[in-house]
Amino acid sequence: MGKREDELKVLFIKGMNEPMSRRGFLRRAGTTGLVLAGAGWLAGCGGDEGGSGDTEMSDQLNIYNWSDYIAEDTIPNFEEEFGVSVTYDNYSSNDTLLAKLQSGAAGYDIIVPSDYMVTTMLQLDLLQPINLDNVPNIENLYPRFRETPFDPGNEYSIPWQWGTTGIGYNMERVPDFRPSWEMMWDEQYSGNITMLTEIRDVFAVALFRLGYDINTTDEAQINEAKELLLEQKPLLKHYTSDTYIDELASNDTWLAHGYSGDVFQAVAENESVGYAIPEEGAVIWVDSMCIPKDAPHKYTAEAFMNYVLQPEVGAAISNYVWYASPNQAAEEFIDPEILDDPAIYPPAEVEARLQFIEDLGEATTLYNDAFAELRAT
Ligand code: N2P
Repeated sequence: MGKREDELKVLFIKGMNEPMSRRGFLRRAGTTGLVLAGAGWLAGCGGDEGGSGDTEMSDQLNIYNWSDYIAEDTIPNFEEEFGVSVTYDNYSSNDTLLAKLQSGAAGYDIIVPSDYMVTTMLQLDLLQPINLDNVPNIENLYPRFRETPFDPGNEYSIPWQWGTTGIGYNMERVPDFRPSWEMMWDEQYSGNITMLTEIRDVFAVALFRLGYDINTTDEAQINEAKELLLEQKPLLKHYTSDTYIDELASNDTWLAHGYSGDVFQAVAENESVGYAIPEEGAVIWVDSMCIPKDAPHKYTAEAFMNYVLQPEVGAAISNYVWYASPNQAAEEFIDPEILDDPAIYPPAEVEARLQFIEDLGEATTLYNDAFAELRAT
């Protein structure tokens, strides 16, 4: 979203223009009690200025993450503590991330795909293993995030944040709101409804409504979902994954298909906004830090991962973006308001109706083609 991203950009550009010298890094590392993990860190100390081998700290790190997904001080503090200049770019769907990576030469050191997209990327051989010796804070994760179904043992992925995809709604403008996906087809609210841009997320809404499996590979069911989405299209203000926070906050959008924390960021600005997990079911996801195969600064990427896994750093992110943290050690620093919110940390009875999107291999084409038709119509 506009404002905060601009502010962040200013900070990052500032960071890029004023990279700290390696001596500065060493001095700070000494005074901030940086834990030197493994021989690689020491090798880094003696390394050449700007060295980017995989056992040396580089002076540059390129991160590609979701929009509105980091605390204001996460990057500046890392830059200052480690003497690294960070370029931080944003995307707002896994589809965009994948396309960028497949176009080659993106130059990113860290990307943050969702669960099913980690599987897709592994199948496409786009990721490289993480050296966990350089990430000792991995111990801070809850056990379930050390053993995710898409990457048990965190060989290629380290969870960043997790949440759900539901409905952000305006209680005043939609007085008859019910926690049902049907609301997203309610003609009374035509022109004030938005849907996300991610292909599988959009189809999941229609499939939930139809009572089908959101991971179906049945062409007839996917077609039915497409027809339902075609019916909905004239009611939409637009498809968006990054402007609905502002639009909910300013009463311009009244019903938004959106990610939990994004909606809570709007709630923080406008108390008429609420978030609901529909009764038909909703998507649960976990986004994880990964290192692309061609990353130029792998070792520094691992240093950043270890930094994010520090309890205070992880907690500050959740406290700012209102998403749930995979970091158990961070719990004591997370606002109780967030920890105790059943819409952020869903209790078992809500979790029972949540489903992960799964990688579908070849059948993904069915969704891609149906979506292309939807967007073109
Ligand atoms: C942050 C979006 C969160 C991620 N704006 C959805 N997986």
